[in-house]
Amino acid sequence: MIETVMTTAYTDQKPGTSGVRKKVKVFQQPHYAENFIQSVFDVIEDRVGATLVLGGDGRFLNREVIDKAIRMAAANGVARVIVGQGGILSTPAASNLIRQSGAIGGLVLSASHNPGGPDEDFGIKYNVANGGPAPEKVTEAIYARTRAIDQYRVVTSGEIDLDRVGTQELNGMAIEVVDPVAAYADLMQTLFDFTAIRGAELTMAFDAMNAVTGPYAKEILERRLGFAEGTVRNGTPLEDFGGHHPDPNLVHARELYDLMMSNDAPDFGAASDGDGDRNLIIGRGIFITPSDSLAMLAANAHLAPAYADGLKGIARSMPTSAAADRVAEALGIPAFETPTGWKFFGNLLDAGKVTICGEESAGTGSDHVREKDGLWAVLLWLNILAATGKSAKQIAEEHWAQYGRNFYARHDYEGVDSAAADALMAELRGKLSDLRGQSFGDLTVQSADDFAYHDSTDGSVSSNQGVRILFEGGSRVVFRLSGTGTSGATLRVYLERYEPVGGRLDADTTEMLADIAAAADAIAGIVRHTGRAAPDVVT
Ligand code: VG1
Ligand code: CO
Repeated sequence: MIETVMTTAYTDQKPGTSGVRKKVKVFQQPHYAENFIQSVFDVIEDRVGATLVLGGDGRFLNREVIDKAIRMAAANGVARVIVGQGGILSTPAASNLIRQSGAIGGLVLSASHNPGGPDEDFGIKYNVANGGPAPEKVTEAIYARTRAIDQYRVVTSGEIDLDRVGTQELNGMAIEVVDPVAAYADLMQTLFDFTAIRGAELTMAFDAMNAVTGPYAKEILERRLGFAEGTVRNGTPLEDFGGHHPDPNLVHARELYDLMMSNDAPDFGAASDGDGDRNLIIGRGIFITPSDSLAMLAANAHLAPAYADGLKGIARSMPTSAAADRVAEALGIPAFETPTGWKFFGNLLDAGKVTICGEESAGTGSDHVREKDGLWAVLLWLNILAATGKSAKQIAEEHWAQYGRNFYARHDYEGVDSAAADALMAELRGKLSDLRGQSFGDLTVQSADDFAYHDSTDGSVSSNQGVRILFEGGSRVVFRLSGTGTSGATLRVYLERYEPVGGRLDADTTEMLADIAAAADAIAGIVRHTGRAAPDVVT
């Protein structure tokens, strides 16, 4: 039975960098999730008779909202939903299913690397038919709809068994409950040389952080690639991620880092985030920054079967270091610079202009799906290690010797008072035109602007995407506010210094960036505005 439920619009359902993310308590307000989901359906013009993919990272509220979304899909004329068993799908697996099934799109329930549980975070993101996050014009239409919505439709009768693989029916709509892992694992097997990886007999530690990649990593690494049982750590997805932040960085994946720096280190270490789209790469005795990882993967991708014919181009988000640009230049292929967030890569991938994309925030991926893909990056690294017989450390050091090194760090100031953060950014924007030629210590500003992106494929323009200050000699600092947080503001300060071939390539990162960090504070007044003497997280 289809019921029409009257509702009142919420004003705060604006999708951020990656969907709507809020505290669970916010999502538990009456009709909150339903309003957003109906708003999505209202902007999908061809939903009647269409296929929709549904899944999430398994965090608290996942099952409940999946059940609601299925009932609402049935009431809105959708012909078929494909849903991961138990409501589980990693973000890249959802992207893959959307593409393979010819779906009109999908709902991915996740707050990614944010913590989960009754007092933590939840999120909903809409992906379009290419498998990627909805572009800005679609998220703006959804947001406009959320502010006007006054009713939603839902099928209230009938049972849904999310745990039973196979097809069920609800009010005339087919519900296909699928193994969340199989299609994704098969896809990985078509991209990489599993025989070579298996034959290399490498050892590794993979930290799934009690999040969605556990079952994927066990199937792919331990079963299909023959890594020892126990290679996958924290491999059971938990609703609250065991109380941790499923954020694969040096703070939250500290145990893995310590292991990889110890005498007991296996050949290779990696971790993924809550929804499986991020990756952390740590070789024995060496942490590889995500920006460097992107560059090194691009430089060596031809060693994996899927990329044997070379890359069409490389795209990176603006705050990501320019290391990948140097690889593109050497390969004679184009390099693109986009705003933060995977949604900006979709058009370039669809147009066949790029093959590999990456972000400094531990996101790397290729044209095999339209999301960043944590396990994909791990497998490409493994394929490269197997094909070359080199260690990750060797790959990195040889890379720097050939291209020079972009020393890089991101400083996050979390939970800053929103007004103070806005004031900092406004003041900074206000003085951009005066900065050129000014000196801060030994650093002289060459140019300063607020990044605006002109999408060469559809002509759209995205403004105010972050303030970047370039110093003479190629060093840089970027300031922007996070669009994924759920309380207060997070100020991100991205520091980069290029050291050319023959320079101090093995120097300490903190030391190499000290001048730029000092200049960043002098320029933006970080301490003055935020009252913070030091960042909360350095990655
Ligand atoms: C952050 C990262 C960005 C990433 C986004 C979603 O956004 O900086 O690079 O695409 O998270 O990743 P922000 O606006 O907080 O800086 V995920 O793994 O959270 O879906
Ligand atoms: Co994520």
